[in-house]
Amino acid sequence: MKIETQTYQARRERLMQSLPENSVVVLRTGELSTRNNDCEYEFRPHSSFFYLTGFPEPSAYALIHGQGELTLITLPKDPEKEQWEGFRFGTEGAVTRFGAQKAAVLDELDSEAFSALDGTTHLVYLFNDAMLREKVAGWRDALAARARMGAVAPTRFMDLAPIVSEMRLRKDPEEIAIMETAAQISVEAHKQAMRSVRPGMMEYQLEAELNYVFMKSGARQPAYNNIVASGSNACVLHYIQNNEVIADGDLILIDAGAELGCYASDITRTFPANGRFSEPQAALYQVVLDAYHAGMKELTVGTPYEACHNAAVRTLTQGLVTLGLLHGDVDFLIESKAYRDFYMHNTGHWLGLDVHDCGSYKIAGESRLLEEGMVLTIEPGLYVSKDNTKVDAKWRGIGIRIEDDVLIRAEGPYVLTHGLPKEIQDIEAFMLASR
Ligand SMILES: [Mn+2]
Repeated sequence: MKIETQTYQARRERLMQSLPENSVVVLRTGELSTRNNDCEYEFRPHSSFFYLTGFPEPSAYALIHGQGELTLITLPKDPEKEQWEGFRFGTEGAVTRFGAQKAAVLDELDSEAFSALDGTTHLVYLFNDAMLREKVAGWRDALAARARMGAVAPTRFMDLAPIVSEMRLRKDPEEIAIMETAAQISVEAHKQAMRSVRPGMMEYQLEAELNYVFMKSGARQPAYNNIVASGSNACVLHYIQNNEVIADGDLILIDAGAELGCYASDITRTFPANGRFSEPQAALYQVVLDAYHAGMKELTVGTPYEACHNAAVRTLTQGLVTLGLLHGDVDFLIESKAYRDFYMHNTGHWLGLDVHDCGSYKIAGESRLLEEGMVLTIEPGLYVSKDNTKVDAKWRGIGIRIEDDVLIRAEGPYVLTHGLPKEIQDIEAFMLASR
């Protein structure tokens, strides 16, 4: 499953059509980064660079100009380096395999940039990339200094982020197919974790089951650091230490998703270590589940993005009042944000090449309307701090989140992460069957 070269070309053409006349886009993918002496982290391309080129190697630059022509700047072929570090496509591969109209090696970056930018009006790049900002400013200054030799420097800098974000926000069929495969790999990984959990295991031993299924299924790595949080660790929203013993009677919250072809999936499930929810665990879990269903109803074309969150917050707050964790009028508790002691995050985010994918959530101050082809997560939760003495002791230290990945379609929301138990009786039956 692979995105075709023509698709990348079509994206570059669409990008140039949406920019002013006489623009050049400059992108870079980033460098290998050191973990410790002589050891590097595995390279992962920059998402927008990858979206527009499909080129996987580090240290590369892209110049996009004209109607979408690509000049790809790559590391050179180097038999000695490749002996140690592995294959490089080089300039020939950049043209034949990635559809670049032109390719050059990294040493030629400045001269390629000068010739692309000379006479260009708009220089378009990602403003949040400090290194690129320095580079493009240097190129502009160098061109301006050559004015008497006839060079014409760009006069406008333009941020690429909002433009490429809008493109990436609406997924094409090839992207959706990859994302559903990534989602289904993650479903299998979560099922494997539910099957294999036993009290007494270390959290990271359960994490090993996730990574095993990811890799065995063709996803080389997770889309983000796996969260395997037992007991009150689940109340730490981005708990990645995963180094404590799973106790009998704990709930376990796993937030983990495979990355496939650079596309993320993102699933959270919360289940009992011993296979049976306690009464307070089940009561709180049901509130989160009700919030999930209430939010899901709002994931339709033309509905404001924030409607899902608002529906989830209302259901959660109502549930907290019913169970006696909050007291008072539901409207007031929502307005005064009293629910935030138990629910301090949003009910989702865009999903794509980045797990927290790009794309604005508001347009001119108003929550944007959902459109076909958008992919987002829905992830209500409740977290009762173990130190919260304002609630009955039986609730303390319980953390719950339920998260799925959803494609917005005209005929209604489509759950890409379908097939993973989330109703209480379904989880208990699934876990019992594996014991
Ligand atoms: Mn998420």
